[in-house]
Amino acid sequence: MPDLPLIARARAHASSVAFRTPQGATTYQDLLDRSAALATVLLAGADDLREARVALLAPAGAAYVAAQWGLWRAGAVKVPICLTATEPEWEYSLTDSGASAVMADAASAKRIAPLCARLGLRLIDIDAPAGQAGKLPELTPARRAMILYTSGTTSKPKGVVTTHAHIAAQIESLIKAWEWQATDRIPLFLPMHHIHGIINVTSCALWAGATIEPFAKFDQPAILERVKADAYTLFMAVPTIYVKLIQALEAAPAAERAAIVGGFQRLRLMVSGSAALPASVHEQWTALTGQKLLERYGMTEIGMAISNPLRGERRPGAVGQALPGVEVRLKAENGDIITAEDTPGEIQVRGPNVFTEYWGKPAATAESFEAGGWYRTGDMAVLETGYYRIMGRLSVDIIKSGGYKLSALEIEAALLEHPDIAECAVLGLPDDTWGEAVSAAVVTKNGAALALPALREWCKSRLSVYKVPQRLVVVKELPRNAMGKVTKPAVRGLFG
Ligand code: MCA
Ligand code: AMP
Repeated sequence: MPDLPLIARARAHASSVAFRTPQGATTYQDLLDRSAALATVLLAGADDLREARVALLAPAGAAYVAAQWGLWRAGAVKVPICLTATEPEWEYSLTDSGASAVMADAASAKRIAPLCARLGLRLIDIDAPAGQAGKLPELTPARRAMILYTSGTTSKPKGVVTTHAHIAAQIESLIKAWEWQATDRIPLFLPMHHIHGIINVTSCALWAGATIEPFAKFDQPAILERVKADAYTLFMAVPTIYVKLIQALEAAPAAERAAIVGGFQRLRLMVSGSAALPASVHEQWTALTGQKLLERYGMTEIGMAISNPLRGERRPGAVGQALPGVEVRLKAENGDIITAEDTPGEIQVRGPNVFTEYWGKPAATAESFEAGGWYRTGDMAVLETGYYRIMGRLSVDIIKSGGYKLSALEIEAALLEHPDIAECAVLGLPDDTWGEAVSAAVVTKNGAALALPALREWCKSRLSVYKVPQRLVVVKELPRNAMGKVTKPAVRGLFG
């Protein structure tokens, strides 16, 4: 039986450097050895974990990947969880996925230990010595590999299930489109509980035999030092990061700015995605650095689907064309498949990259697919002179802040637990830095006063910080339609 695809690829690059940090280098062979040892620890004498769910809580880096490969090689399903999530959010992912164990770096293990004890979950410190590797199970690519929690049109996140075959298809499409090479070097500063960090940066790099420099977070000064030193060939980020980089470049003294710009100019490719890149930011970046950002479109359920070309026109404000192996169509509200240009419709996607199911939610899974296996993204687009342009989302309850997808309903449910809040409506308002800013209109009980700083503090024990409202308006009543339902477009107007 052959190895899992990523493991087979790693064997082909055994002596190459997979991760480089100021502390030293980790080779692909190191990752193979460490993951086999961790798999053996996880198996604890069993022959195969048979898709048991194992959560992974660790910062980006070699230890994260060794743990990811380790749990895969033991036959488990990876459930990545967010480093900055609150305990109730962790508990939801762990219980919804039915996780039986958590793998965490030493620091995170300390933080999640009380929850693991309460839920009766095994906790494995991925930084601890692991001993000798034993016999590992034989696995096929059709096995489930990952459950990624994504927020959406329901108040609780849904677990997106992908197999090893889906993951391989998502990676291979990008390797081909963006011509990943073993000589590539890329910084990794995105969170490791989402596709952008897991697939587009880490898994593509490791498939290609390239080198990753991991950062625990978006450490702008440290990353810019390395850009100046020509440490990278590739750079992948969300639009908010490009906005922050533009601000940093504009504020830098001339010589410093020239040194950073020189570094960016010499990269072979810079990619933006996870949220709309305003054409103005695209153009500003080109004016500052000479680099034309490549914007692409994707989603947790499908990986990447549409991309501007590596070679050819990279059009500001557009996401390009279907990626290799991915089928894309637009469907009109009346059910027609759109064949003409300039006619908006919902993006629907089909291909070996598309997920299997929402974990434990057959009805939600069935609703999200059309006959023939077309996945309904809920995003609207139009085809203009051969390129797709995203026009927005069908649901007002989905917010994109700094590349994170958030559910207005989840945030509303949390706000309603506040002792002074009687009613609330949450929506995303346009924001130059974050794309959209989480904004809450609330009616307080008995006219109680409520200020944003206090509300943010209160929210932080319940919600990840990026879900916490950035704007607040206290009103006497919320606008409602004849049925009594809050009309979100009218709520927009309350913010002035
Ligand atoms: C941080 N803060 C945020 C966000 N991030 N608030 C709203 N939205 C956010 N996204 C808060 C901080 O907690 C802090 O709050 C304050 O803003 C300032 O933090 P700062 O240090 O400036 O921010 P940062 O730590 O540099 O983070 C910004 C970031 C980060 C690097 C853009 O948000 C990020 O990594 N985003 C990427 C998310 C991502 O990978 N999405 C891909 C999903 P306070 O001052 O109160 O402490 S996958 C996907 O979408 C699909 C598949 C796709 O197409 O890729
Ligand atoms: P997520 O569920 O976090 O994977 O987010 C996927 C969503 O991000 C998509 O459904 C889009 O709404 C949005 N998105 C991703 N890339 C782009 C892009 N280039 N332009 C506009 N929206 C995007």
